[in-house]
Amino acid sequence: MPASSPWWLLGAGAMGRLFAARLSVARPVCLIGRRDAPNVLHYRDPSGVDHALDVPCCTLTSLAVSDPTPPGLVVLATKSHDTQTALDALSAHVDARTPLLLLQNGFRVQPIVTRQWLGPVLCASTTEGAYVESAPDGGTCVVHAGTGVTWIGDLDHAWPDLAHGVVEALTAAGMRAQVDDDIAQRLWHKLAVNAAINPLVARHRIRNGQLRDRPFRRMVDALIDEIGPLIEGQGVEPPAAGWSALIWQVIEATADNRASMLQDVLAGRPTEREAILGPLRDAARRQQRSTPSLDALYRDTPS
Ligand code: KPL
Repeated sequence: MPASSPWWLLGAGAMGRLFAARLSVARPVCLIGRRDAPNVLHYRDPSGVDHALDVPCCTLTSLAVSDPTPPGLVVLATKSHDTQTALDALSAHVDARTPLLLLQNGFRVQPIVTRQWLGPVLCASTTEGAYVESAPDGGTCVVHAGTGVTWIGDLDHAWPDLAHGVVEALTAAGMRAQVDDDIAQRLWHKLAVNAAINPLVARHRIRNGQLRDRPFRRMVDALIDEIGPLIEGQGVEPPAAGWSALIWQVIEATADNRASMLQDVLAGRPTEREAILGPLRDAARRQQRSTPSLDALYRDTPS
């Protein structure tokens, strides 16, 4: 993958800005949002140092005018529920064979976009942690709260060289990245974690670690008892240590976090309820399983 071709980051939320900030040290990038912004991206690195990075920040329309160079890759960093709209808008501006990298949570848009897009579609699952904070000058800053790993692969196992190229590019930008030959399994495991944590903490407005306390601990365990068999019923291998160990270990490791869905609720934004709980509800219907805890969770989760 030539280092000179620009990558577009479509979606200027925390993940889009984080990837733009990191990648900008190694290659040309453009951060594409809903409105034009000054070409400076404020980034706080994991050691707390602030950087003002020279990154073009524009809209799809203004980019077409200011820089018609076709992108080598488009990273779709929108929330899951905004992805289709973003993709429709993108189609009007790029060749339909342009490679895409999907950063969305859940397992809703990945199979749909893979079927729909003519070019290669890679999926990512990341444990990088970031959030956007207001800056004293009235602007905003993306805070790289915790470094993690980004796994990359495609659902059809059709683009291994491209996946390796993207991993190399992320590594050159100082990010930890690996190719995953079974990205679907990785996404389902992450979905299990998000389904057991995010809706509960969003509804009760608590940090992840508070799930260890009563009465939440029991609720998490009841959800795990339903989620694990449902995902295995989709032909997905369970985690080596089991579902419960995986989920409780993430709760421990992220005890101080305000999960992304809680941040959405607090900011009055739509949540990723459909992306995270939708695939589990579909699986329950297909497998004709009764899932009372998941059903109640879905009803109680803000959309
Ligand atoms: O991925 C997360 C999220 O907030 O969406 C977890 C793992 C729950 C960490 O907060």
